[in-house]
Amino acid sequence: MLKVGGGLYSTDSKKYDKNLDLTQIIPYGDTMNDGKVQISFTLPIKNDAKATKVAMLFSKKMGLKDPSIVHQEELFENFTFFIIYGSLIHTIDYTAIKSDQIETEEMSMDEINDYIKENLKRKVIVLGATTGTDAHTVGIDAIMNMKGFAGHYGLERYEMLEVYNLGSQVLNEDFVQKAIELKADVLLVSQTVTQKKIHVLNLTNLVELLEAEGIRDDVILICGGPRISNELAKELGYDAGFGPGTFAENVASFFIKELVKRKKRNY
Ligand code: B12
Repeated sequence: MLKVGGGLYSTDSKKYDKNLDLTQIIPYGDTMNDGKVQISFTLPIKNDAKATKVAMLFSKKMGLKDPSIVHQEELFENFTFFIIYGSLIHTIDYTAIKSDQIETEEMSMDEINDYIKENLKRKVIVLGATTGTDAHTVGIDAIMNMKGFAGHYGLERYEMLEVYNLGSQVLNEDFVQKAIELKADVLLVSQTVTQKKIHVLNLTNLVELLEAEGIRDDVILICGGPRISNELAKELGYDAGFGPGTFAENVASFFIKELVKRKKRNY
């Protein structure tokens, strides 16, 4: 019997490791606990035997046991691309992990409208945009546009929401002024480009501007995008963050409950 990755290997298929230990989970390739992963990266060096050695060393440093280069190619002069298979040596205790996802009981569009009528008795004003230099509009449109996304209507369709979508490349300063002008209850910010942490800088700048105008606590501030997590959003001073696969009702369920909670606190 051989020990490969975190698991046991045998030529007799009945003897493959089938034990799942949630306190020590490890990636799955062909059999339980084999730890198999595929990684890819580019090195800014010439494509030769020395590059192969450097890639192998990096793989081992990253925690890959028995790395194997399955693809090595020159991308451009002095740039070499690698695809590597190997068995990860690290495990994670799944039972100790707490999800940072927003825990809100999800409601449908009709339930959200009824909840607002009953608890707030007025329309909720929602302002959204893709801010900074970011030109990606598909994400924010998926949440806000009337027709929505993948069969889920967007916020513009909700009877009890008054929705303003400013589009993309909106300066934080303009966004804040519009929020003041409209007396917005909820601000929705979309960020897609994350190169050089531009999203972190831009999202942080928005919080600073809201604080400088003295309206940070008057709004529910939410950001979203393919690489946004609730954890990151909270770290940056937002009330919540939503990632891939979000629908309008996920966001609306969160912000209406939060609005009602805050209204109660003010009495
Ligand atoms: C379409 C597209 C473009 C189009 C955008 C057109 C438009 N009107 O939006 C154009 C061609 C303009 C473009 C330009 C660029 N792009 Co582009 N683009 C894409 C592409 C192919 C799809 C993005 C998309 O529409 N996704 C679909 C939507 C529905 O998904 P989503 O955004 O994740 O949204 C969901 C959630 O994240 C969430 N959500 C999103 N926003 C919000 C907001 C809130 C408040 C909430 C609650 C939820 C939420 O809900 C949505 C629905 O579930 C991706 C690659 C890919 N396949 O993902 C690259 C990609 C995003 N682009 C990329 C890049 C680098 C660029 C450019 C910089 C390229 C260049 N060098 O010029 C420029 C940027 C220009 C700029 N100033 O921003 C990179 C980003 C890398 C990074 N991490 O920074 C990607 C990942 C491509 C890649 N693999 O390199 N791009």
